[in-house]
Amino acid sequence: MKPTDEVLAERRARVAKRWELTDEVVVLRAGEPAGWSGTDQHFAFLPHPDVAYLTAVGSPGTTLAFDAAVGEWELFGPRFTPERLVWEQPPTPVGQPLDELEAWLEQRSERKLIELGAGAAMPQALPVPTASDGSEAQDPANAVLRLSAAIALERITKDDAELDDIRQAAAASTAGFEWVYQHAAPGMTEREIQVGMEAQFYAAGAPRVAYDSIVASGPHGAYLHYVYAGDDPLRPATRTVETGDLLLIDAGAQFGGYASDVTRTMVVGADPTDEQEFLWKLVLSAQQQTIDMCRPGMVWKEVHLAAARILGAGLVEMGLLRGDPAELVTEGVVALFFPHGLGHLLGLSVHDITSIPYSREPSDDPLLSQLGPGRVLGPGMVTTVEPGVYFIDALLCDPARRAKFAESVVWERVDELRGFGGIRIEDDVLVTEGDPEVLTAAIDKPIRIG
Ligand SMILES: [Mn+2]
Repeated sequence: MKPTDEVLAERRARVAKRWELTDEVVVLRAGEPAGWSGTDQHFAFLPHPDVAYLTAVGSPGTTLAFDAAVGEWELFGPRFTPERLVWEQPPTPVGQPLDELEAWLEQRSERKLIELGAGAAMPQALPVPTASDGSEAQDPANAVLRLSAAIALERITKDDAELDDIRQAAAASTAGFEWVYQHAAPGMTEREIQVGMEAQFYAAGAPRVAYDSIVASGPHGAYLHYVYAGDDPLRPATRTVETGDLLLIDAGAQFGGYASDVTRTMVVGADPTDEQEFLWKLVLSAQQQTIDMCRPGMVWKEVHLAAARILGAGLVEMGLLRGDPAELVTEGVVALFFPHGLGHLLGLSVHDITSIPYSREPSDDPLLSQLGPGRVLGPGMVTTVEPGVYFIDALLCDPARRAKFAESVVWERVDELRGFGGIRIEDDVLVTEGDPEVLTAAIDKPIRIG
C-alpha cells in the first residue's frame, strides 16, 4: 500500500527530529541505474532505500532535500526531454523538476551540505572521537553515518503501510511455494523449479524477486547462497533433482519495494532418511522455539545463541558432537554446522539497513547498538528467523579446524554425512506487543514433496 502524504510527512518529521540539525542542508539521492561495463546497457534500477522510505518514489534521479534552518523538505523528480520520450515512457512526475535542484542548492551555498542516499560517503567504520571533549571530529563522513543511522532507526520499526507491502510480498511468495509443493519432483532441474516458482510470484503481482532465488538440491544446499549462474553467467549449470534429495529453496517475492524472505527444505520423491528426519525436525524445533522468543525487550544476539544451543544439543544427541551444548556454541564448534546468524531485519532490502557500519556486529555506540545484533527487539520490527544445519566441505574438510576440534567433533560420523547438503527453515516474523506474528505462516512446511 502506497503511504499517504500524511504518513510520508510523519516519517520525515520523525527523521528530522532525530537529526537535531540547526541550519545544515541535506540532500538524499535515489541514485542512477548502474551501467554494465563495456556496453550501453544498464541493470534494473532500485532506489536507495532511505529515499524510497521518505518519498515512496522509485524513479532514478529522485532527490529529497531538507533545509534545516526552516525545517522544510523539498522533493525533486526527473522530467524527460522529448528526445528521451521517444525511447522511454516518462517517470511519474513528482515534486519540482530535478533541473531546479542546482538553483535550490545555490541559494543555500553558504551552509553546510550533507549528502545522503546513493553516492553518499558512508564510512566503513565508526570514526574515532578526536576532540578533547570526546565529541567526534567534524569529519563529513561522520555526519553521513549519523544521519543515515537516524533514518535506519526509523526504518527498523514498520508502519502499517510498510507491513501491508510485506504481507503482499509474503502472499506472492506463498503462491510460488505452493507451486513447488505441487509440481517439484525427481527428474526436474533446479532451474525448472526456480522458473516455475518465480512465475507464480509474478502472477501474484510481484514486480520482481526480493533477491536471487536459491534453489539448491542435494549437496548444493551446503552453499548458503547457491544461485543459478553463480558458477558461470555465460553457461550456467543446473542440477537434476534425484529421488531422496533434500531440496532447499530460499526465495521471496518483492512488493512495493518490500521484501519477503522464506526458506523451506524438503525431501523430494521419497520418505526422509533417519538423518534427514532428525535434522529437519531439529531445525524446525530451533525455529519454533526462537520465533517464540521474538518479543519486546529480547536482545537479538541472545535469540541467536538460544538457537545455536538447541542445534548443538541436537548434534550431540545425534552423535556428531561431544560435550556441553552451551560450551560447544562458545567454542565455535556449533558454527561449523550453523555458520550464519539466526536472521536479519527485513524491509526495503532483504537484509535491511546493512549499509550502516557495524550493522552486522555488536556495538557499544548508543546510536549504532540498536542497528547490530545487540539490538533490543521492539514492536513493529520485522526479522527473519532462519536456523539451519549444513555439511559444508570448506569448513568440515579444513585440516586446521579438524585438528582444533578433534575432541568435540566425531569426525568419522561427520564424514559419513558429507554431501548431505543443508537444511534451513526461515520465516518472516513481526514483533508485536503480544505474541510474535509469523507473516509467512501461510507457507506450509512439508518434510516431503513429490
Ligand atoms: Mn534470510
